[in-house]
Amino acid sequence: MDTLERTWADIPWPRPRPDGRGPYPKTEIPKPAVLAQVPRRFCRYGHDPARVEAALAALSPPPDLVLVTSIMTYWYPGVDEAVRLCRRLWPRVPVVVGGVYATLCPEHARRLEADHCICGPLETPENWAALWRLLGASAPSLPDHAGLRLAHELYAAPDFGVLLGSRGCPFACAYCASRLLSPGFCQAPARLVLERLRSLHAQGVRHVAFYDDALLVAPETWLWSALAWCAEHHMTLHTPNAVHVRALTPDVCRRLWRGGVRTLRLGLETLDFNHRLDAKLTLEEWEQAVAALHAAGFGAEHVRAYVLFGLPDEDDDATAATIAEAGRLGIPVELAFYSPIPGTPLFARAERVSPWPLAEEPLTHNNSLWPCRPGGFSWAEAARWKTLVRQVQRNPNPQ
Ligand code: B12
Ligand code: SF4
Repeated sequence: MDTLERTWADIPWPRPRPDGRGPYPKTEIPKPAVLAQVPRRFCRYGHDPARVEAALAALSPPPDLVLVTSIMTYWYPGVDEAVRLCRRLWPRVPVVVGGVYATLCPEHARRLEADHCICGPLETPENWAALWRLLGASAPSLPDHAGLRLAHELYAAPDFGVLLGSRGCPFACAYCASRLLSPGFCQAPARLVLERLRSLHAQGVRHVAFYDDALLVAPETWLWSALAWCAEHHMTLHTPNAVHVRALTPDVCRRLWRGGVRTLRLGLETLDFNHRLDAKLTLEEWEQAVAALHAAGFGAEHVRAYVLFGLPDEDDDATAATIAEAGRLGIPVELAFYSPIPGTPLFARAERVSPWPLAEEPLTHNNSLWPCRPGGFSWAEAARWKTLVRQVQRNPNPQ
């Protein structure tokens, strides 16, 4: 998935957008049997496997240990394929699987051909020690704030950067895995974030995305310093992972705007306040936040509110009303299709309403199946909702 032409200079690759985002080349591959009836294509994203194999085979000397990461639970076939590939190339080298999927579906991940599956953050003392035992060595001490140092310097000339100034989230929404992945909320010191920003800037990076789950919680720790630095250095910032709407006071919105935030995603989820599955927003907080955003300079081209779609027991009228009401206030909506996540409070209900074997087969967590919506995904329904959302996007704030 490495987008950098410099690494794979001889391979044609779709041009990224000016802010560094995708697209990725994709190849249609046969659907796994469990998805045979789904009226959608199944694709592999990224390089051709033969090219990846050739690039890995050229590594000299071969690795002492292979660490395979994972992200979405329903992307595990890619992990499986990577593990098999490494096994084939280096039969005597231990292969370890970890990351989001391995942490959320450990029993399933242990059935892959990897030698070991390590759940949770790599930098816990137990995991760190376990990893070094595999090398027959004692673990060196971890650097401070190890889980908050993304090694972007390994890219020679990145088009964009990612920043993580915190792990975890103090909230506990029923549909979210944040607590399972990072129990507790911890933040980096401002010094570390500024160091990251300086080194990204020195690499020529001008677009940075935040991956924090709770970016606006305790912003005085590092975010204010980071935004002030970004304003001085003309950076453009993006929050693809939504921010907490209730934190958007006039002061916060002004700082975000001045700091260069130009893609702002809001965790709205629904405006049906009687049936929320979380306690992170009230109607008053929503209305105040919208006013503060507009006053600071944010327009419909910068802001979108994520609205959850496809939750168990969802009320379509409430979703349509949320889309319309957000539009009335000048905030376009993006539907966030629900992915059921094992271990979250909502998973048991998801299992009850879904026709899919959610507990046994992570492929069925795929949000594009609409696994908990009666009838599941259909192109006609998708078109209907897309039209509704587009109408509001094209014509926000009709009043
Ligand atoms: C960034 C992000 C995205 C980005 C993806 C960008 C990208 N290309 O990677 C965007 C915004 C596009 C995105 C979209 C979605 N996302 Co998302 N996303 C995340 C997020 C916030 C951060 C992931 C990350 O990179 N973290 C930083 C790295 C450093 O952490 P890490 O990978 O966990 O690594 C640590 C450990 O896992 C471990 N580790 C990792 N690898 C390895 C390997 C070994 C060997 C070892 C030992 C340890 C180890 O050590 C690391 C350091 O501590 C997570 C939430 C979270 N807090 O993790 C959700 C998360 C992964 N997303 C989730 C969801 C629900 C979605 C969406 C479905 C949302 C929606 N409804 O639309 C979409 C789906 C997109 C799709 N196409 O299918 C869920 C998972 C769903 C699932 N079934 O798996 C998560 C967990 C959110 C949540 N809190 O519930 N997402
Ligand atoms: S506020 Fe966001 S990150 Fe925190 S628990 Fe809720 S959905 Fe997850």
